[in-house]
Amino acid sequence: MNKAFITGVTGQDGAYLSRFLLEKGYEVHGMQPRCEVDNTERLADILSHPRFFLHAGDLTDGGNVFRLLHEVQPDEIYNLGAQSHVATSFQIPEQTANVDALGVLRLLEAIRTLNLGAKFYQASSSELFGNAPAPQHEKTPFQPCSPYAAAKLYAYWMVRTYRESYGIFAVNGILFNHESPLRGEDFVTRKVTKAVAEIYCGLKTHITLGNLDAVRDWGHARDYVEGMWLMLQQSEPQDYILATGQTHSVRQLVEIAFAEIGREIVWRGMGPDEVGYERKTGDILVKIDPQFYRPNDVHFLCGDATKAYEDLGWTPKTSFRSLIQEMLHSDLAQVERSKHMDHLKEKNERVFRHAA
Ligand code: NAP
Ligand code: F7E
Repeated sequence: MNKAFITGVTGQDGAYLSRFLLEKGYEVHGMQPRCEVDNTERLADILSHPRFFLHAGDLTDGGNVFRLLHEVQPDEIYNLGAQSHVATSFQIPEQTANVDALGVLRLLEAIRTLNLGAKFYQASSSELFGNAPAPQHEKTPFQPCSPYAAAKLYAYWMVRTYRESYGIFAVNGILFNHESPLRGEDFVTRKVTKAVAEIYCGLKTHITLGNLDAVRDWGHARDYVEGMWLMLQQSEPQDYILATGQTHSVRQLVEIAFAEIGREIVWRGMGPDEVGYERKTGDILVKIDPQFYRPNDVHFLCGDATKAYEDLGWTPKTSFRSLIQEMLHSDLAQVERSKHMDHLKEKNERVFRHAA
């Protein structure tokens, strides 16, 4: 039986990859960072799976990384753990470097010194390209423009260095943005679908955003974890881009999500004074808050995944519209559930007050 070790198992990709590998018959071991609130929400349905194990750990603790890898002796290691929020990396650049750059070095050093022979997948990112000309492919020169991207660039080169110097099977999956109903709520796709669901249910009047003109190549996380696995099944370690080749701006994302609940958005004004209002009612549904602007932003990302298609047979299966529909419907169901719970709580409190 194949044994996989996943860092970042409690995150979006960790949750999809764990399910994917369990279905393939793997024994899955995940590194769970300590957290004051429960961080296993995304893993709820597999926590009691007989082949799924969680281990307390942290990528900033070298001793812990060595001990865990020594104990588990995995065949495949997927390093998905990271401080993954680009805007936040401007606020905590040192912590971002410790986890996203040095964390990778700790894993590679453990593989080398423990003589593990495990295959290693590194979650590299399209952020490495910064504002390099599109479409970006494996040979496009990198131009990182955030502390997050610079940390990931160090990790990228460490993977190549350990592969070329020590013959370790280590690969970089350079993945463009991928989303899902499990996406963190402070990434723009999920922020939009959650707010649209709340506006639909009358819990909110509008959403506040930053740069509406940023363009991204957005795919579905479920499709991308298959690509990660395929990279480790090759006979030679190589780096691959995973992307859809389709682009949308944040503005189009907003229009598509609101159209799903029957609201047509029209734009008025410029820069921080721009608003998005509903054509029919004139209600303002989108406002700008410069607090969501970044000190430096990546304007246009569009990936060319030809190499992944040719070598791995990988193609994305989910269109942007169906991704947004899936996320929105999941958020609508979630908002309805929490409204129902609030209603029950209120009713119980009324009964309790009456009885007292
Ligand atoms: P995510 O949802 O933010 O998950 C990140 C995971 O890293 C979480 O499980 C988090 O744990 C864990 N983590 C944070 N600090 C850690 C530490 N010090 N030690 C160990 N684990 C730590 O990110 P994702 O979207 O699943 O992305 C997975 C990976 O792919 C990340 O490396 C990200 O940078 C990279 N990536 C993502 C995309 C994308 O579009 N999603 C694209 C390219 C690359 P807690 O939350 O429990 O603290
Ligand atoms: O921003 C703009 C923002 O935070 C996308 C991570 O998974 O993908 C992700 O990084 C764009 C940016 O993702 C808001 O300025 C406007 O231009 O959803 P995001 P990201 O920065 O592209 C890459 C590939 C990774 O590797 C990362 O780990 O949307 N934007 N208004 C906003 N962004 C956010 N978060 N919030 C806003 O209100």
